[in-house]
Amino acid sequence: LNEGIQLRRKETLASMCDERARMLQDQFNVSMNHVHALAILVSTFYHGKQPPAIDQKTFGEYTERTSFERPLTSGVAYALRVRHFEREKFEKEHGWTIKKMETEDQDQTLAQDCDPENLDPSPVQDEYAPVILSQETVSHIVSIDMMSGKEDRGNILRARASGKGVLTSPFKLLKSNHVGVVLTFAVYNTHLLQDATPEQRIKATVGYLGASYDVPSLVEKLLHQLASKQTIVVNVYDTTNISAAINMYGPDEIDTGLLHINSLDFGDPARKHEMHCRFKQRP
Ligand code: WA2
Repeated sequence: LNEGIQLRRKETLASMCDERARMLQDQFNVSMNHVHALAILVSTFYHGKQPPAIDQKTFGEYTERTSFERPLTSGVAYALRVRHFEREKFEKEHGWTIKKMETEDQDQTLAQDCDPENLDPSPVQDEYAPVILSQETVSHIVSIDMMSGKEDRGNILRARASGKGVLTSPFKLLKSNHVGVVLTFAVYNTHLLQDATPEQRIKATVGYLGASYDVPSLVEKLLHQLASKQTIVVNVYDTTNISAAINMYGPDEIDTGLLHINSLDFGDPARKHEMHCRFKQRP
């Protein structure tokens, strides 16, 4: 192959990949900012008023009507921090018990169907994070203790100690056949200074605002808007553990020669992501 043509091909692949990586990263960043703003909304209207000035009906309507502000997310929800000594009072007030998250390796043939009504009560813990407010699209997580899921728990602990938005590794979301990630912001009961210590932050934590990202279907929707699917193959990886990258989007990679890699910044410095692009066909 002519050297000039080969160079052109390489540049074409690079510019297509750059554009897609930038779009994905920008949309992720936009939705992250809106999830952050929702955490402040809950802080103001749920914790800032006695009694709370926001209930499920209002939260459900507001989050549904503003979902266009959070591209790539499949839903948002708010989990309240409940200590064990408050559990009984909390459950009585809400009229339901705090449920344990059913994990993948549990027997699905029991046909629990993820209906919270059929889930087991959470076993005794120091504290819980039951979901009390949700966008209609994720109403199946209401009453589930988010600290009883490994990935969600990790996010909660990291979010509240840091005051930053944090992301999970990719995992199979509840009631979804796809791998996704969860973004979490802690909600505090006081205005903390920028330089507040992790201990001060943990102490001031009252709840957790989270969003789930159904990566395969939402990235598909995003890339579909660009007419190029015949030309290039796109993969998105979590490369936090470089020796065990996790495929979040796209088919198993086939070596068709040229490969272009863009790093993606999803706003959590503890997680690394990459986009890989290849031409579908060899020249
Ligand atoms: N949201 C939706 N589907 C899920 C999920 C989740 N977490 N975890 C597993 N499947 C309320 O960080 C607090 C949302 C967790 C927030």
